[in-house]
Amino acid sequence: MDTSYLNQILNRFNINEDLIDFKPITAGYINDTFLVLKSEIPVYILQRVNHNVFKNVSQLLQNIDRALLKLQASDYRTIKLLKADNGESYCKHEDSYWRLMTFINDSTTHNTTTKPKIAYEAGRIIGRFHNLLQFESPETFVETIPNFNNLPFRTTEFNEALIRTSEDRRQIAKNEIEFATRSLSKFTPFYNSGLPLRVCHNDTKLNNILFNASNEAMCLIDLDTIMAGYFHYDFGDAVRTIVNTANEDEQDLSKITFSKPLFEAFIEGLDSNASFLSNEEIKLLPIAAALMPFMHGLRALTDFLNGNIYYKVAYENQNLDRCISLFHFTKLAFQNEEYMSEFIGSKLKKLN
Ligand code: GN1
Ligand code: MG
Repeated sequence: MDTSYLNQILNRFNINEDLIDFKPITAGYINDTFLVLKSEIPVYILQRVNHNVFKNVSQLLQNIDRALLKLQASDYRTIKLLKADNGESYCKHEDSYWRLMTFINDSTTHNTTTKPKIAYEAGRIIGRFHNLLQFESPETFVETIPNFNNLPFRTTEFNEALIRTSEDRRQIAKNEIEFATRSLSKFTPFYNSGLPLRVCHNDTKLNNILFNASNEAMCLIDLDTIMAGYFHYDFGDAVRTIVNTANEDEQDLSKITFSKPLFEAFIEGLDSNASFLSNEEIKLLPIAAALMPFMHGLRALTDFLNGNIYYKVAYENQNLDRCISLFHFTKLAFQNEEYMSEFIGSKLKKLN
């Protein structure tokens, strides 16, 4: 996409300015994102929403607009979506859907961290997000991707991919297929425990949190998957990307860690805003720290078996590398289950 094409999109949002430059942000696996710069200063974030993944962009933006109305507080920075020439928070241009957000000055994201302060802040802001949305009815939010974080559904997809895939791919991924198959039953009690549905972000990896220059968390970004879910999904996604100091596709498994100082800081931050959680929810947090890396690993494995049709991949085996890495962290989370229970129990348990 060249500059003149991207400028046409900006025109749809009533922005006709000179000296605009675009810088692609390539970290995402789904949407196409560009930083819009004016005289080298970032002013907007322009995104093409992946319409194959998010089938109903209009409803998706309605979810976001709705959540943003509640995500307003002195300690929570609200993202602003600009209106397009159709009066909506997005526009359709040719076959694509686009949206534009204001860039928050001096904001930054972290793919990984070694700083307890960042882990604490991530816990605090995720708690605040839930706290602000706790009285919204989850069923009034549209499911932007049906069964997105639903392990039984992801298992069915995996089993179908296993049947359809080539013998080659099945061989290459032999160990991961075996680990997936034998681990699935460990999550059955979680899905049988009747947890309450909440309005969740559903993709709370660390780099979906905006920080300021003093390492304070400002808000969550990438709101496409705001919809019903269990708090555990947001908890587990944060743990897998904060407590592990390596990237999620790290190939050197010795670099994948379960850092107790980072875990503890994260829980302490969460504790500052966790009064909405019930004791039943608190009890099941440790298993969620294994569930989320496992489910992401399974989704990556499924996509590898399907020939990389869902995630954008930078090289042929990237989905398999992500799966190996995510399953490795899953094992570390299982090993630390008892430790997590004890620490969480000592911090988050309610008196009632
Ligand atoms: C995808 O594109 P990105 O990075 O925002 C995925 C998330 C995963 C993430 C990384 C809609 O998000 O669930 O956490 O990759 N989003 C979707 O594994 O599938
Ligand atoms: Mg996303």
